[in-house]
Amino acid sequence: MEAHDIVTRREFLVTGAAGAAALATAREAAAQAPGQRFHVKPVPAEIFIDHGINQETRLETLRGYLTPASHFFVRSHATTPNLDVRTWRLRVEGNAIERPLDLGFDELLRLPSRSVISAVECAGNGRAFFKEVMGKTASGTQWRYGAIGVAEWTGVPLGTVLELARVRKDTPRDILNVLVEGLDSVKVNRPMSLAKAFEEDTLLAYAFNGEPVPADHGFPVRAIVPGWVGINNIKWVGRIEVRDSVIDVPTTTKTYVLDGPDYPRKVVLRQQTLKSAVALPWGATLPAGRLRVRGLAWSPVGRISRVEVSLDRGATWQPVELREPNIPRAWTRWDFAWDARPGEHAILTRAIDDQGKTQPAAMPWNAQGYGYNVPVPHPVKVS
Ligand SMILES: Nc1nc2c(c(=O)[nH]1)N[C@H]1C(S)=C(S)[C@@H](COP(=O)(O)O)O[C@H]1N2
Ligand SMILES: [Mo]
Repeated sequence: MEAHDIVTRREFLVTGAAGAAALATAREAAAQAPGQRFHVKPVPAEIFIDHGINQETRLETLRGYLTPASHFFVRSHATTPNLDVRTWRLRVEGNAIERPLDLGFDELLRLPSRSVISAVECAGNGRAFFKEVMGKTASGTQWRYGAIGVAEWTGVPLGTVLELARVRKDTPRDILNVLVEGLDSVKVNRPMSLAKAFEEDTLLAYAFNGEPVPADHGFPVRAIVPGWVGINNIKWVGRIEVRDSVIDVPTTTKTYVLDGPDYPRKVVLRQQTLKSAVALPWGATLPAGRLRVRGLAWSPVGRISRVEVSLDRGATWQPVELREPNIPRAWTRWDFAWDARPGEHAILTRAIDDQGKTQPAAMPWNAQGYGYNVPVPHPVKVS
């Protein structure tokens, strides 16, 4: 698809008179349905577990490798804003910038583009297991493992925009000094390092699976920061600030930090953790007999090299079959044959990535429930 088509199609859908009327109608309909008042897209209960403004994907409803917009989890701090590509601007500024920029959408589209298949995953994905498995509740949305989606993102590498804006040569590369800010009412923002900003797969994305980025997922432009916590993937981007020093904001000083009795000092989150999940409802009921159990595994750094399953609460582990594609920092589908006997079962899985990392047997609790990745006993009833 040509970038030009994206703009015209989106203008027709969102900013054309007919489109605006249709959207208003959709918003009214959504306002009447409980749990849907924050979003533009429908969030039906067959596809999403309702956490109000946050919507968790039922992983068992996914079919292909990429997550379609209709199934992509939503994590928003405020209602989806109604933005228009004709008035959208991107400012790039800060004391480490030699040439501040103020770009329009067309100017962004004219820059060289790149497509990346990557997961976006909430830092709190798996938070419910602190309570359900570890027995210690952590605060925040009680996701199991459905706060993740994988899409093909197309856009301009963030580094290309920063080169245009000329980042001063002596700017530190490993501190959190590149702030990306959203145009939602609460202006959600979070910094990354200059090194991460200049990675070739770090994007300012204007397309999602070959279509304009859906309104709820950051239209017209969102950041894609593969491997880092979901919060760095800022939606509805409007401003970027680069400084010669750390940029402290609430999303690095208060939230998105590991804290609690096991953390004498707060640890500011950057990278996600390695995980695997069974693509069945939590507490699924299945018929006895030979079944194929499907699931997913994902790593923030590489490909998945192995996934193992245990049906005896972790005493023994067997490898499962991995399916292509197996893309680094996206995910891998896996499955195994199971001769299911009547009774209550627990399916545990653990992933190993190409860096040799594996899911830990235990981990410390943190108050805000980030990064849970100890193998969970997925309950299944066979009758
Ligand atoms: N502007 C803005 N960007 C944001 C957020 C937000 O609330 N506002 N939420 C963040 C969080 S916490 C996550 S996990 C991801 C969720 O992206 P999604 O809703 O497209 O799945 O977006 C991130 N980017
Ligand atoms: Mo998140």
